[in-house]
Amino acid sequence: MVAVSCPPPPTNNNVLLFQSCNKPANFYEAIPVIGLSDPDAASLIVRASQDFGFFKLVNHGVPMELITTLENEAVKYFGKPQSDKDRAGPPDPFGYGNKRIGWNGDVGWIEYLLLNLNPEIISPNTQFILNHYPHAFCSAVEKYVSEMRKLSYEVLELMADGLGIEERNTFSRYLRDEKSDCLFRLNHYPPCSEVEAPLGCVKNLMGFGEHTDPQLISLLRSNNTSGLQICLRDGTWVSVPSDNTSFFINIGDTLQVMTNGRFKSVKHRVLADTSSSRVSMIYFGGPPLREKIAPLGSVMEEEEEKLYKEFTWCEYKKAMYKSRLSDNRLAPFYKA
Ligand code: GA4
Repeated sequence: MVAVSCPPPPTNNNVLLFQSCNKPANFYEAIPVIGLSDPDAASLIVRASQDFGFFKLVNHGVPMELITTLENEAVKYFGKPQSDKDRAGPPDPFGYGNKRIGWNGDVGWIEYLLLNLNPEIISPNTQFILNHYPHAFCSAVEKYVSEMRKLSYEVLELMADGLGIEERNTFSRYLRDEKSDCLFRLNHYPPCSEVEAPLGCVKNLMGFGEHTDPQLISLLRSNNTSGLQICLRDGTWVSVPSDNTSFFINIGDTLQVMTNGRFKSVKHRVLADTSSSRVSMIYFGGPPLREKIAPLGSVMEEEEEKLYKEFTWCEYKKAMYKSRLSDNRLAPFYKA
């Protein structure tokens, strides 16, 4: 297992109020595990997206070598001196970030690199990274992202099949669009054992607070350090056993709207580990900025009422950057 030993440098803990959670949850063994070429993959994916908004994808066909190359590059990057890393920050909202998440006061025991993949958006920090970071790093990101794009199309097309929709590209077309608003995130959660306890609490320090992902889907891969938790439909938080050979798929808010609430956008969070560092990489698949988002007729039954108002992804993003991590970002878009 690859581990990064150096935690981010101390910052002013008086300013950063860290969250912690009271009770560590047990590992949950009932997370749906689906093979991409299983004969019943389409219906299993639909079932998991309805019941959990989350599942583990195995036999995905992404070469392990490509994944570990990127993980090694990420580990090298996060091990650099702080002043080097800071050159790609603070987030614009892309680039290097340390402890601060978003712009509205959320913090976590995390450092990260967020990269913009949307050709319509200009991010000076992303440009800086692509122009100045080692070729090995940029090429590893590029190859990995290209695999993630393909994988996201396959998963979204299986979803359409499983829902019995004739047009297989009903969902994937949003990501296949050259102006799709996708992004890529590398996270490093340093071990928190030696942290001088903020608020007197080291245990269960929050790495990334609870939230749902705004996009259609997110494809997450992490090293073998646990920490990810999901919220079940009954409100219980459970820990996801780590598996560095698989992908975890999250349903995002946009797919919840498009399926008129059939698919659930899963609430999740990450707790920092006391002894080992967690490195994760997440591809977020979002629609083009001008795309209208609304429940899709092809997914709904006859006479079914739409639960959400129509909005553009751009409008949603504007509202999202004004929100706190744990806010219910879909609330303003429910139909009265
Ligand atoms: C959550 C999912 C993705 O990590 C992310 C996050 C984004 C950020 O880190 O800039 C946000 C968060 C995420 C939703 C609400 C806003 C924006 C931090 C935050 C408080 C990159 C995304 O797309 O939305």
